[in-house]
Amino acid sequence: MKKALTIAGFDPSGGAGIQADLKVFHLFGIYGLSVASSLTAQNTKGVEGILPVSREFVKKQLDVLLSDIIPDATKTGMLYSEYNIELICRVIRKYALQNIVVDPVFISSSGRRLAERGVPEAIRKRLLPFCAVVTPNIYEASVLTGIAIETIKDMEKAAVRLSEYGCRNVIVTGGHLKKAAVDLFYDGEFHYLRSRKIKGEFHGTGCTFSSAVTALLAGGKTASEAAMLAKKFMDRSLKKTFGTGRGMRLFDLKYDTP
Ligand code: PXL
Repeated sequence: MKKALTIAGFDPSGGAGIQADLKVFHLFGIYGLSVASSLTAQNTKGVEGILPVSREFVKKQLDVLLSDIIPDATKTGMLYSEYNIELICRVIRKYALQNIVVDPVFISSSGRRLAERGVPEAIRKRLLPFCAVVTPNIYEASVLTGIAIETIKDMEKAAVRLSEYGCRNVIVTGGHLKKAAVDLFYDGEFHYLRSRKIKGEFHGTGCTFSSAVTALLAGGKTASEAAMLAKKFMDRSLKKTFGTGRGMRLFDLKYDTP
């Protein structure tokens, strides 16, 4: 059984964070492991509270888990603090973790801060050199690189900059672009993954996409195969959503996956 670990925030609504990641891992036939960096109080309308897990206890969760089980791939989501980033870098070295996927999380779709101020710089300087794939949306790519992104050319510039920070494979997701929803995969060359833009507000899109990439890497796919298959999975998922709360729509994740 292949295993994937997510280090992320706890989302009671089940659409983002640890909950989303575990569901996607399961769907792809991967055994899910999880370490909580923070708890959130949220629903489909937004995040109303954050309780960071103490640094000692994040460390304890990681050490206890990893001294027993080594995942085939690891995803980071909402890490919240610079301290957690330093800790995770130490842990990656100590346990020789492979297939690190970094989903840089700074704010929620409802606009709430999900990270301390120094987190983007710490991700850029410390974590990206360890990562196999980074999966920012255009806003996150812009925060990490300082490049304003409105067009596909801007995405290309940001992707090159992100790879210069040390991450071998970059996927800038383009769901927030004005026209078509083009994702850009960069591994030294540009690959464009296009689809029709689907209207609406969805909770957990970024988490769902990057956990699919992580599951696919854990299952032995290459980064470029994972990027393509995860994009297909998202296109199907975006056509299968439901509204239940008063806010964003949720994914009805139950298909055959590749
Ligand atoms: O999609 C960003 C995100 C990640 N992780 C957690 C979240 C959110 C957005 O709300 O709550 C825990």
